Amino acid sequence: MSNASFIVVANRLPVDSVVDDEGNRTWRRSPGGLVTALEPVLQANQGTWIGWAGRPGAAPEPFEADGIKLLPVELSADEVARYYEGFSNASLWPLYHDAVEPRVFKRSWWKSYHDVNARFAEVCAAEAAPGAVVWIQDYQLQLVPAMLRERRPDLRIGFFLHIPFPPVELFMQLPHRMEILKGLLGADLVGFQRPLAAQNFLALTRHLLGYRPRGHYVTVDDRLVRADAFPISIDTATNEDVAGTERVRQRAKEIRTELGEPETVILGVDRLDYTKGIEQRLKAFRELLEDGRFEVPRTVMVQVATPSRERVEQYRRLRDKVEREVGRINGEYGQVGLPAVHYLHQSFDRYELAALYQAADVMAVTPLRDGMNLVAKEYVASQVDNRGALVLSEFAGAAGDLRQAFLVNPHDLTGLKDGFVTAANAPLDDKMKRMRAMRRYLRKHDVSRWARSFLTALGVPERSAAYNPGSPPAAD
Ligand code: GDG
Repeated sequence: MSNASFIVVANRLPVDSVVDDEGNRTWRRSPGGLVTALEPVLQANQGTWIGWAGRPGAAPEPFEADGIKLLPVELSADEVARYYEGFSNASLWPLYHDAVEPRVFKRSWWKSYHDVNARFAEVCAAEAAPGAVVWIQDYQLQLVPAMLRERRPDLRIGFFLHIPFPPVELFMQLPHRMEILKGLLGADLVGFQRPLAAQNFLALTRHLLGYRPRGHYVTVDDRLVRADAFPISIDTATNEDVAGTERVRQRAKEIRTELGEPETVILGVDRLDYTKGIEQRLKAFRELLEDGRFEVPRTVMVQVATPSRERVEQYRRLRDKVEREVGRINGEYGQVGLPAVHYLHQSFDRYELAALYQAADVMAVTPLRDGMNLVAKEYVASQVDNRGALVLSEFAGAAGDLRQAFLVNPHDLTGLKDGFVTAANAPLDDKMKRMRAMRRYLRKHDVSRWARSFLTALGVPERSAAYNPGSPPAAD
């Protein structure tokens, strides 16, 4: 048995495999708030991160990166197709996002999901020191809490769901719903992005299992399980620092020049995912051009659509639909050298992303459903001169935190169009007031605070080494 007293279990390790100039395979840390927030806790506790290394086939040997042990779990090509692309991303993902796209169920996918979850639990059980704290992440691993408790009842187990948790009627459609619910109840603490998701979960324990939840707690075999909301956030200080660099400011100016010095730049940045409302946003923009309320080249749109889940059928179809719509808008409203929509199916480094955020007058975050949406928070943190306007869907978890945004219902096209026009035409002092308030909020409620509050609720004592020493708790 190893002596890891703090373990993170996630579908993916926080690294990508890259080939260097000499043809050697090495690891590059993948950026992200989660690893930034958890790194100090992992480092202070001889922590281990367990996850898939991103390539099918035999798992690489465990290795260390920045003082953290990374423990790869093997997935075969077949498991990637069934556990990951199948059950996780074609069954659970659409169902948990209000079935905005039809979900697909296949029995062979479930078996693979079950087997892979058992493997993660097995690897974790062998790695954890007696009484260790284990934090399991997200919808791909919902069976792990119970599987781990069965093997190691001495552990403190937390689970956090990054995506929405559906209402009872929707969850009930899920084959193996009982196993999934019982899987989650293996944790001591089940965390969600929003209070409503925690309520959905507790209501489900009553509906499916006849339990009697009280407040945030439900008793399972003489054990108390707590379900509560822990809205995730970003590394605000780093986002602000990057946005404040001369390099980013310069690049933001260049981008506006390259776009033809428009009066208004509307920006969207999303993984190319049907939950993000990209189609609705494009349609609203097209109609605004049609109505003459927006005009090219005074107003242009930039849409970054990061490639995502390209082997899953629904994602391929979405790409076709989005690209057809972009083509249609540019065909009708573009001019030579001046497209109406600048569409980028690519990923960018954090500096280019920050420059795009800074170059945008209006940020369009219009998901039909989203657990949180970190893009909205990153945009706010990047507005170092407080001048931008955030148009934000009420159906993003972030709407509960960024209350001064221009809130819209993306299912209501008329309302969405009005939201864009209002944000684009808002007086500068109104925009600045809103932006200042949101930036203040994010400085206090950053991702370290999120990790701290979850771990405190899990019973990790605030003054112990297992506590994030990275930044002092913000005063309320
Ligand atoms: C899930 C939940 C929840 C995007 N393009 C580029 C790039 N990104 C980065 C963004 C942001 C992240 O990816 C996307 O995070 P979101 O929160 O917006 O969305 P999901 O990927 O769906 O995440 C979501 C989240 O988990 C955390 O709990 O908020 O609701 O669905 O950080 O910046 N980063 C770079 N280049 C890109 O081109 N560097």
